[in-house]
Amino acid sequence: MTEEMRRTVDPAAEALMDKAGDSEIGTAYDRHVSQGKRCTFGEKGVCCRICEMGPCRISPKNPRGICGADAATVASRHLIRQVAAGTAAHADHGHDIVKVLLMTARGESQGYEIKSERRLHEVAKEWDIETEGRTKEAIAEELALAAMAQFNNLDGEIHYPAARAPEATVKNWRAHGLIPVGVEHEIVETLHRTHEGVDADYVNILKHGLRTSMGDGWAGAMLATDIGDILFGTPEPVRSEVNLGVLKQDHVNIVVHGHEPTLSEMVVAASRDPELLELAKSKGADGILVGGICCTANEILMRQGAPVVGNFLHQELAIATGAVDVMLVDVQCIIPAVIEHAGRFHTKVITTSKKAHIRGAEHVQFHEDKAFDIAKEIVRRAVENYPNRGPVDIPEHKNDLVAGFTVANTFTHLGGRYRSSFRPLNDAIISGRLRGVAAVIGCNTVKKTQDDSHLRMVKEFLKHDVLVIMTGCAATACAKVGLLQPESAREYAGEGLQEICEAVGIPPVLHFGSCVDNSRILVALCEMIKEGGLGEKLSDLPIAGAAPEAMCEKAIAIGFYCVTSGAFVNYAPVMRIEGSDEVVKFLTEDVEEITGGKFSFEEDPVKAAHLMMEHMERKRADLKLRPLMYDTPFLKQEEKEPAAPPPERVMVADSDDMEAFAGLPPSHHCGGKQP
Ligand code: MSK
Repeated sequence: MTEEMRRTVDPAAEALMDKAGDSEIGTAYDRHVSQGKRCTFGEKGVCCRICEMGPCRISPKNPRGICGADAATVASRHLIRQVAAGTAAHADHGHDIVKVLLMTARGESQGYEIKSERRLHEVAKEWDIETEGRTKEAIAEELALAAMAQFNNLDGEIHYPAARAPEATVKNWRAHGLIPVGVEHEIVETLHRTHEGVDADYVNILKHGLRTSMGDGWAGAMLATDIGDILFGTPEPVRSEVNLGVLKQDHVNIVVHGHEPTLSEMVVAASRDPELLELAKSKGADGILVGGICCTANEILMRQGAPVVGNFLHQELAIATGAVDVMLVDVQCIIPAVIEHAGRFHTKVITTSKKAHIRGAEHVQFHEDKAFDIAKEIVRRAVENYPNRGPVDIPEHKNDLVAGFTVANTFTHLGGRYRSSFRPLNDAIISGRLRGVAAVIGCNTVKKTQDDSHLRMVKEFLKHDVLVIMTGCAATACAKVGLLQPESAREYAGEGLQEICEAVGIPPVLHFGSCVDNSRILVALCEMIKEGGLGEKLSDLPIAGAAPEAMCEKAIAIGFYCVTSGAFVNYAPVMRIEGSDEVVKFLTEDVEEITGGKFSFEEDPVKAAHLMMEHMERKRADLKLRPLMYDTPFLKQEEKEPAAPPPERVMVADSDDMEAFAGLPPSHHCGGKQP
């Protein structure tokens, strides 16, 4: 980021940025500036920190580390360690939800129930679990035990790929050995392979990264979604509100932040407890509001219609309103800086997971067998803290949204009220009314103007008749400007997409949930193939994915499993791989031979959208689909010219090796072709 770069396009964030920045710790954007220019070796993925003889820095002048590892080996090893970390995060999340199902089935949890017996039966059938004449608890126990085994299987393959994906895709995965044995096994093997002196072949290393990531999308995340739906209810389209303006001056405000729905669901229930509402009244509050940040927000939005306070870069800003009585955190995406901001206001930060403590926070350890009692205790602390507020500064900005779309209900809408079928979606694509489908997902990052890339990319898709599916903080970004309302189709969508949206009353941008709910997108793609007319493999579909403001290792893992599943994925900012042309070429070209999918690393969101639409058009041509009903050419001639190179990178140290990098070409964009 340059000093001049705009930090956010969100007026609510803008309103609080200076106030939050006016602290010793500043905001994430301030700290990004004070970090200065990053080490080029680290940025390009060629600083090897794996053994104790190093660190080694690989450059054209010094092309081998002490052990002889070259740039491709170093960059690929570090990259798949990131894939493993991202996969571990989603897998651990999935594991914890499966554990709650098992405890609930055995009557050992508190406050939980099997809310969707229908979904339990559907999933149990897919696992060949007998449902006839059995109690829901017996079915749930058997399902939970089978699901639990996915994590530590040591032979065979994880269940969902063969159970859900098209046969031709499964055949290809098997031919290339890309289906994990078990989730944890592949993560362990990643750490082993990338240990000093083990795997040195970057192709073999990266293929293992593809395999490991499948344990995220097709196991950990997919189980988190399925079991979450069984326990907490399958989402249905729901209206709610989004942005910092949802906080209420006259209410106790509890902000839940992180990822797992297990505690936040209980907190929502506890906030409706008559005794606690009475206590809130006695403290002068009109009620208790539970709103979320990051994916915990998306979990309780999808199933409870709870308001969304913001996305990743809103966490410090929410505290700066002075209106947050408790920020309750579980795991993932919680920046430790929140505690410094909380110290300037009355906000209590409460950590709840043994895996995620923050020094200075209050810790209330979450236990599934006392979940409701713990949730009540946390709500009580928030209520007790309400009278301690100082001046409150809540921006007025908020917007309406519709969320709660799933594989089952979205295309019921497309098919008419009583028809659950992907036929209408496939027909819309086949007839040329829709160009294709884009999944736009992921985070915010201080390396980009908050929300800007999401909005520019999504608007470009809508204009060109591409239906957009979103999850995570990306969905929140678009919700903030009203793109998740059905009415937005009239303003932003091309004629074909508009016709679909108006006919069935859906927004042109469908909110599919949290980051683990990207698995819903995988299942939707399987259903499209099953419905017929769009090819045999997932890679035949005119679809593409993007993470335009990617920030964390989970985003890398998601990108990897989408590419393994046959998708074209634009990932920005570029991963730390540019120190190795071989690794870049593998991910942007060669991998397509293996999976049918590949990455591009275009930074400009509109150009990235064009690359994705070019991909959709290639797939449409391969499928011999009709020309688009409303021709909206998206690539102007001048856009085909190579982009101007970014300014030369500034080195952080006076080193010959680092200077050797200064002459290297800039970021690889546009399908890996070097400028
Ligand atoms: S919360 S992983 S910042 S999307 Fe899922 Fe948002 Fe990215 Fe965290």
